[in-house]
Amino acid sequence: MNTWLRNLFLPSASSIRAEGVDDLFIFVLWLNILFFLLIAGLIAVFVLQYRRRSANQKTAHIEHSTSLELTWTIIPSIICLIVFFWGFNTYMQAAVAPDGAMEIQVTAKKWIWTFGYPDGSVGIGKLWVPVNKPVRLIMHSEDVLHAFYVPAFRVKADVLPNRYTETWFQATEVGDFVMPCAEYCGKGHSQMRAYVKVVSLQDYEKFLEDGDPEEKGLPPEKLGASLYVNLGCSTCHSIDGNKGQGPTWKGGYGTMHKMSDGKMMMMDENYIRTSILQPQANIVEGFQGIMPSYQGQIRERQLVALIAYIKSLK
Ligand SMILES: [Cu+2]
Repeated sequence: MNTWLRNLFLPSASSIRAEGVDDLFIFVLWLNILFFLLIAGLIAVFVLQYRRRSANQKTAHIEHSTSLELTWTIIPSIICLIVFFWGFNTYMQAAVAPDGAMEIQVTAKKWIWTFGYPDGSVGIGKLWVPVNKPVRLIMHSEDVLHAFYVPAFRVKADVLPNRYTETWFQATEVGDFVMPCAEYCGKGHSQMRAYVKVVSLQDYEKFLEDGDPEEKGLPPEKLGASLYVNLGCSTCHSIDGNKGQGPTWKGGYGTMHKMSDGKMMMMDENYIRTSILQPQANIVEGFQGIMPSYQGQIRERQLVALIAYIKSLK
């Protein structure tokens, strides 16, 4: 029955803690169903049983019933205690990562997720992890409150500025799992999505050595188009000419643009490169300097690909 309920409306349970969380959730759900039926049923019965049968009917005067009051105090208290201790135990398992867990730094900023791996490499938009290994995440935000959330792992934790928070998970299946930001963090919040990419240990080691295999062998323009989404550029820059939080990419290359300090600049390769690595250097008139820097977080090949993609948007 529980498996059936789980499959009906919960996402796949793809981490070792997921089923424990589901069990408690389904227990509480059953409690709600049972008490709903009990209370609604009693209301119906009492309405019929104790309805006013004649105009001057008087009911018996009852002050209280000690046994009834004890019953409806003790039974709910016991149920509350069961749910509390069960939940506390599940929470403690979620709060403390097992010894020897691999550590990954997670940085949130409007509106991208950045991941720092144990070997010092950094990735954006995709969190690569090996399957069946505990992974501890040490997280912080560079601006406002965000929340790390992987529904399939039943993991959710706030990500705060000025302090670290942590959580951990151990994925049990290979695959891509969506990771939306779960804390309203401004205009681009609904697009602040990343993926957890669970792969075999060999594939994970290969990723650390040679980077994302999905980026390999792609012509720069195509790679740029996928980075446009994966690196979070799409949150602020449109490719259809519409004004977003940042200037549109469409038709921008090769034309002159007015900066906020009044000077005119040609949007060429160097202009784009500077804008990605040091976004505050030149702010286009009419926009705010809110773009995060991608310095140290993006490889040369990715930069070249983004430039090629922008050039293709005539
Ligand atoms: Cu967010």
